[in-house]
Amino acid sequence: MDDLDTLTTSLLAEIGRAESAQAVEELRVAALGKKGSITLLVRTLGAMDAEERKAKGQAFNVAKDRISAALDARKAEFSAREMDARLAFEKIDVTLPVRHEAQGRIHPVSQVIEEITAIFADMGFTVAEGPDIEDDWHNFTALNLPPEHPARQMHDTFYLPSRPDDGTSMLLRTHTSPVQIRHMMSGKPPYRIIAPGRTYRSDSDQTHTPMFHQVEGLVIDRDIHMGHLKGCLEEFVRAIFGIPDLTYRLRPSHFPFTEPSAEMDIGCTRGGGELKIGGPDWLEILGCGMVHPKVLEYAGVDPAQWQGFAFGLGIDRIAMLKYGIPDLRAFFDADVRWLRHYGFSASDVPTLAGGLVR
Ligand code: 2U9
Repeated sequence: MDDLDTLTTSLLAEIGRAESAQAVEELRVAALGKKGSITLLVRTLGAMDAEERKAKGQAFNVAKDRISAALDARKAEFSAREMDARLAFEKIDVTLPVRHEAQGRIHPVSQVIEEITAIFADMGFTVAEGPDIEDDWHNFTALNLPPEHPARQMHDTFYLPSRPDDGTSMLLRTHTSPVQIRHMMSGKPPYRIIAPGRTYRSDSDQTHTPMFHQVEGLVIDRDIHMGHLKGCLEEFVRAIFGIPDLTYRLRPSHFPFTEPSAEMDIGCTRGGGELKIGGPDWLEILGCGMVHPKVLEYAGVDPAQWQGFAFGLGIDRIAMLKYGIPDLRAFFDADVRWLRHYGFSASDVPTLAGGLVR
C-alpha cells in the first residue's frame, strides 16, 4: 500500500507540473499504458490470495481513477488554453468595412469539370447526370458484374439500408457508369455523352478519399471502332494538358464492362520528386474500351446494330497533375485559405477558345 500511495502522490505531482497536452499524454502512457507503472502494480494482484486481492484491488482502482481524472483535467486546461489563443489570434472584427475584391473562388475540381466538358462539347458530347444513391442493379449487374463477381469486392462499396418495399440493395455509386445505363434505357441511340460527378468508395489514405470525382464517357453509334476511341482520347489528353504533340500509348487491360479494354498512358518527366506532363516516361491517365455487348443488352441496346466505346478517369487526379496541387485530402477540407491559393476566378470561365492554356 505504501508503494501505491507513494506512486500516486508522485504521479499527481508530475501531472500538475506537466507543461503541455503532449506531456500529459506521455504521463498517461507512463502510468496507465500497457507497461505503465500503475498497470504493472495492478498486475501484482494476480499473485495475491482472494482476501488480499479484494482489499488491494479496491485501493488500486481508486488510485487509477484519481490519476485518470487528474490527467483529463490537466489535458482540458491545455485544450482551453489553446482555444483561447486561437480565438484571440483568429478574431474577426465584423465592424470593418467590406473589402472591394472578388471573394468567391471556383474549386479546382469544378474548374477541371468545366474544362473537360468544354473539350468534349467541342466533339459533340453532352453532359448526363444521375443519382448518387444507386441500386445494386444499375451500379453493378448492368455493368456485367453479376452478384458473385470478384470485382465487386474491389469497389469497397458503401452500402445503405435496403429498400423496405422490395428489398432492393441500395448503395452510394462506386463509379458514374450507372448514369450511362440510365441514359441508354431512357432514350434511343446514337449516344455521345459524358457523365462527370461524385463517386464513393470506402477507401482513405494519401491518394484516396471516400468521396472522389470521376468523368466517364460513352459513344454508341452504328460503326464505332477502336480508331474512334483512340482519336477522341488523343484529342482530349492533348487539349486538357495544353500540349498539342503530347505522346501517349494504349496498353491492353481488363474491365468487366468493356471488351477489349485498354489503359492510356501519357508522356511525362519524373525527377527530384517532381512530375511534369510531357516527356519520355509514362503515366497512367485513364481506362477505356469497347462497351461489352452484355452491357448493351442490359441497357436495352441491340449489340448487333449498335456498338461503341467508353472511358473513365479520376477528375481530382487530373486537377492535381494539371495545377500542381500536392495533397488530395486538402481538396475536401473546405479551408478557404487553400481555396484562395488554388481556386480560380469566377469570371475566368474556361472555354476551348479562351480559358484553356494552349
Ligand atoms: C458503360 C459502359 C462502360 C467506363 C470505363 C474505365 C474503363 C476506367 C477508372 C479510371 C480511373 C475509374 O476513377 S477511376 O479509378 N475507369 O478505367 N471506366 S471503361 O466504362 C463504361 C461505363 C459505362 C455503360
